[in-house]
Amino acid sequence: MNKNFLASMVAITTLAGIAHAQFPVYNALPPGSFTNYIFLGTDNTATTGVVSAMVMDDVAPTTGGMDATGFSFTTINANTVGVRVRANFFFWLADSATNAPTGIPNPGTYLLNSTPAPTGFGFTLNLNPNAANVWGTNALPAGFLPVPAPGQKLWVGMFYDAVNLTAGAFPPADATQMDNLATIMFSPTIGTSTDTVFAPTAAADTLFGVDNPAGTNLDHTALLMPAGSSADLSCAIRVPGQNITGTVTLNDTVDAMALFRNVTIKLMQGNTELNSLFVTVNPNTATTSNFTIGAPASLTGPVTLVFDGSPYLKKNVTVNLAGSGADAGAVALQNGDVDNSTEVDAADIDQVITDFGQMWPGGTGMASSDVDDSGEVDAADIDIVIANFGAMDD
Ligand SMILES: [Ca+2]
Ligand SMILES: [Ca+2]
Ligand SMILES: [Ca+2]
Ligand SMILES: [Ca+2]
Repeated sequence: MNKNFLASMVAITTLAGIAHAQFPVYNALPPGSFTNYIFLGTDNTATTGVVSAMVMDDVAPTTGGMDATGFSFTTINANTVGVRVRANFFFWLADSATNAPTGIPNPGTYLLNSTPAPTGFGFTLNLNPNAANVWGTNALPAGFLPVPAPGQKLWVGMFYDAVNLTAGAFPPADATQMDNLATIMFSPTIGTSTDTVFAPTAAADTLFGVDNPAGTNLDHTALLMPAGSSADLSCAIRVPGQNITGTVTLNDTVDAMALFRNVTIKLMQGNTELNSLFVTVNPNTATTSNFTIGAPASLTGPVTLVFDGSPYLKKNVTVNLAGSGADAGAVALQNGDVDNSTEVDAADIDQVITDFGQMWPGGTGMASSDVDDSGEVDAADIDIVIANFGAMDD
């Protein structure tokens, strides 16, 4: 058997080292806390040594067609002692003839199962006792993990092993300790995954380069996860990025704002949301904020930035990307849509009248009735609605 995949191939750093120019096309990492995790369990049918079972998850990145440069994953060592293990990752295209119950094709073609020789990668790690960690690298070699073309899903397979490991900070995990290694389950915030994971029938150390592995789909219930959760392996995939910068200005808004105003910026390629950003414009600063939103460096041509907030109308700005970033310029948001209905109309005037005299912060009714954010709902707010009357969302 070819065991090249067991070599530790990639220098690994913690997440703090992630460079800004990396763009996530999939992110299912917990923001800090998490609830769900699964033990992979020692696979007694493995013949090469101490090897865990493999768990695979369906992963739909937001875009693709380029090599990944970054990958992150999680480990949990529930042992009371530190252990040394490899965390291994194999990848399959979701192109099996059989579908998961959620409709996603099961693991089919082993990714890179052609030329050059099939690959996967392993990270040799020293896991502290009773510790959960997020690990990541932004230095994947070219061709290691080609993200499939946009719309094509893949399956990410993870397992642990301690085959032929020499001791490092900790001794290699034995079979009993391997039973106490887990990984976090967390639903993606970028990209999507359905409520299923795939448990292959064969031992993980036999699946290297194997197409169409047999196995079983498990949903959150089968994994004993609470209602409302989804069976998703916590990991992230990043590609080289570029930045789109600009400024957003809140029209007809006073400089010394009584309340925070929030603007959401979405980066859209056609109907696909590639990234989003939440900009909070602070009171006592100004009505203009700088923004920087990332995009894949491979993305060229027109993309749309969609700005929205309340009581501002939605505005679309088209930016032409050439791979090295772009300046969206100054983006001004039109005021007056108090009820966020997509149009400045009579209902907005009615709302301001209803809330007339309210003082913010601390008022009652709709805070956006204080259209200019002066701290009081007054005649100036009605004037702004009238001045913008008839305007609509882009
Ligand atoms: Ca899933
Ligand atoms: Ca709005
Ligand atoms: Ca309205
Ligand atoms: Ca006002």
